[in-house]
Amino acid sequence: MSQDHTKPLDAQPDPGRRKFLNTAAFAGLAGAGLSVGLSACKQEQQAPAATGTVTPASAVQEAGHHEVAPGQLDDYYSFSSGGHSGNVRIYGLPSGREIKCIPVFNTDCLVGWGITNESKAIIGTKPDGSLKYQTGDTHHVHPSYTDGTYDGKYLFVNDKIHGRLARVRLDTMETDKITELPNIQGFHGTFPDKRDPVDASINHTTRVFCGAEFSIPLPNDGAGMDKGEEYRSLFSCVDAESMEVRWQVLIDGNCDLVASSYDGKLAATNQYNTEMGVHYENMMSAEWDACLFFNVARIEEAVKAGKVSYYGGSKVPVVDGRKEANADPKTALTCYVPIPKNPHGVNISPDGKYYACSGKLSPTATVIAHELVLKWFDGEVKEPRETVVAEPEIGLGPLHTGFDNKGNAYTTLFLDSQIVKWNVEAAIKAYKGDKTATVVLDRIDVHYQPGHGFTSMGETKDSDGKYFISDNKFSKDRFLPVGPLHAETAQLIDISGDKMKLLSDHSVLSEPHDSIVIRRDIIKTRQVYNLDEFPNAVKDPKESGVFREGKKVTVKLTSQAPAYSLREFTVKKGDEVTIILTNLDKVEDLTHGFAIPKHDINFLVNPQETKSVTFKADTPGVYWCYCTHFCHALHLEMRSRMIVEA
Ligand code: K7E
Ligand code: CUA
Ligand code: CA
Repeated sequence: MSQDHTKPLDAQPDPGRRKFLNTAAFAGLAGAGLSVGLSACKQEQQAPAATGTVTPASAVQEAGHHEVAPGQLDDYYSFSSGGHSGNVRIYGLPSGREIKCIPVFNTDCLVGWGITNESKAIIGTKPDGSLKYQTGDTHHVHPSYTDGTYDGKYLFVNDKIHGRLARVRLDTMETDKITELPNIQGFHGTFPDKRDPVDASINHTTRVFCGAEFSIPLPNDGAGMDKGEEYRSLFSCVDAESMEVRWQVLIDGNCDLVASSYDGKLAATNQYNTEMGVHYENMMSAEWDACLFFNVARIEEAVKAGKVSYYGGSKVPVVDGRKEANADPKTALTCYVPIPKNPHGVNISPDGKYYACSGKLSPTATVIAHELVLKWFDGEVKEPRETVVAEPEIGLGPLHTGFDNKGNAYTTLFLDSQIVKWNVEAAIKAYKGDKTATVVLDRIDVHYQPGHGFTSMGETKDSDGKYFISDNKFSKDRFLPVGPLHAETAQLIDISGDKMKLLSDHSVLSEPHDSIVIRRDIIKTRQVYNLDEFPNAVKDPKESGVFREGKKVTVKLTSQAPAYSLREFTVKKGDEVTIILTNLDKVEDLTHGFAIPKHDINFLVNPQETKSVTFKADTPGVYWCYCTHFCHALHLEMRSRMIVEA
């Protein structure tokens, strides 16, 4: 089918997007890879941005049915990673209203993240007190579990760039710990465990699994850089409470996404580069890659027994999970299940029975039975590939899979720009040869090129089959044009019926990867802090003042709308000044700010919260410190004068 690319798409008789993309995508796959398919897609979508809009019938059909009226609350929280923004966003669903942005690996002058001493200590500093890193790339957000469902305690999120795992407290929705993983690069997938593998009474998250995508020389100290075939990846386990790294596993190939089983026995990661290529054409050379399973109990026994190595000065014990060292299933720590062609994403079904691993460069999803992997470890299944119970053809560029509560799976098809709904049991029947089994039940176009997709409560045993979100990577023509950098689209799809229905387009800032959708009753937040939580709290305005120790000066003050406890304070040129500010207001939503002109200071104190900042006062003069956060009719008058004497 041909198209006139000089006309807006809605003027075309049939945009035929899917057909075109399929052809282009095949061409791309036959050639160098995804890039050809993608550039073709861009060409095809080149409607003049301001005038041309495509509104497929499916987009308007159900519009309005999901709206949340003024004064009404959403049914779900959606926590979404911010990609290379380094943050985590919170949306209400189904409205798609953005409610909060939680700074994690980024700096944020809205709240003072990366500016206050407390946040700097969490992010990590260099010996001179400046931040060790100012960048981050969050991909995967996963909350802690109790009894197979979310417990509302923590949210874990990765930083792909610098290999860090962060924890967000869900009561205050603020980052409280960050851990850097040793000897890895490209920390991509992460997933908390749901149960202890041995002690069944521990039915909540105590470990967080972390997959490293990029292989590197071990140790990465400048030696062996030309020996790409000897580069290796490590799979890491972090303690959910202490956030210390418990152990790591040396593996062949790479890690990509991560899943954990409901019984706590296995962790899984898909591998797209079993070739261990350092150039991308080599990463696509093999017909088979793998989904790698980790036997958590055996790994921890090996650690206890001291069968470990250490790399590059790290004190974290590393066990050997490479293929050759784990040939005997009865003692193996790892099991490599062959999966076609550069898979992306591994997701476990809410009943705990199956892992779905998407093909990416293969049009298939591979279904692996949890029970059969356990049997392989017991020596009862011969070949790892025998754990595969289905491999349906579902479409082009399958990436991530969400599940409903009726045994159906929903997979994002990046190249087809679709979500495909397929039935897991039917796929298993078809794999056994049943020609009457209907595997693919429905398809819906999304706009455009979905990455992650996920269902409401879909990564818990309480999956409710109500909504699917498609986080799309391209949004051309879906929103008002805003210059070269586009927002992304999160599309809300109703999956409660037989047919999927597109409900709405939500714009999301670049660039969400993964999100999770939590029922609102699970989340219990606090609106006011407790003064005692802060060891440096200024509990009474009478404690305010300027305290000098040589060149180091501490200024203690409090805020109560609309005034700070100090109208002015005096320091001297060359002083290292630490300001400690406690907000004594106890009322919900009564937050104050504190900014100091020319000193690069700006932060917030929430009700009953204490924060501190440290800076050099090196230029004599008067500096009006003022409240940045609208708090009172006299908010503008809420100021204090910093006098720096020569
Ligand atoms: Cu598919 Cu980082 Cu989860 Cu992005 S990854 S889409
Ligand atoms: Cu205090 Cu504005
Ligand atoms: Ca490969």
